[in-house]
Amino acid sequence: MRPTLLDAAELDAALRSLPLWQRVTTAGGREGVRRDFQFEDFNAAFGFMSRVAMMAERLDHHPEWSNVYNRVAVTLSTHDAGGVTALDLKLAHFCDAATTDRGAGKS
Ligand code: H2B
Repeated sequence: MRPTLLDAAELDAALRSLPLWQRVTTAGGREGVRRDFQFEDFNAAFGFMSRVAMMAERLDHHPEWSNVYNRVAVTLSTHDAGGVTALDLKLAHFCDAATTDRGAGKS
């Protein structure tokens, strides 16, 4: 089932519970939400990415991200819908929770 795009008011309301995420335009020109994470070291960053990757597979919903040593930049956007949907918010909340296991994210 195709997820429904959030309108501007819905996205504003949703981002109140995701204060470290900001609206961005993706490389593909879609609206997305982004958070830059910083960890103690590469091991902590990669552990975070592993946890998020497993959830992304379960949801069949995948991040656009990059990693340099202890930093991970995560952008979430729903390709099929052309912008931000509830699936992106779900994965964003999971990302926030996934920082706390070990080597917690700082930014
Ligand atoms: N991830 C994201 N971020 N957006 C999508 O629209 C998307 C996805 N679609 N992962 C899924 C895979 C789709 O391509 C498959 C066929 O279900």
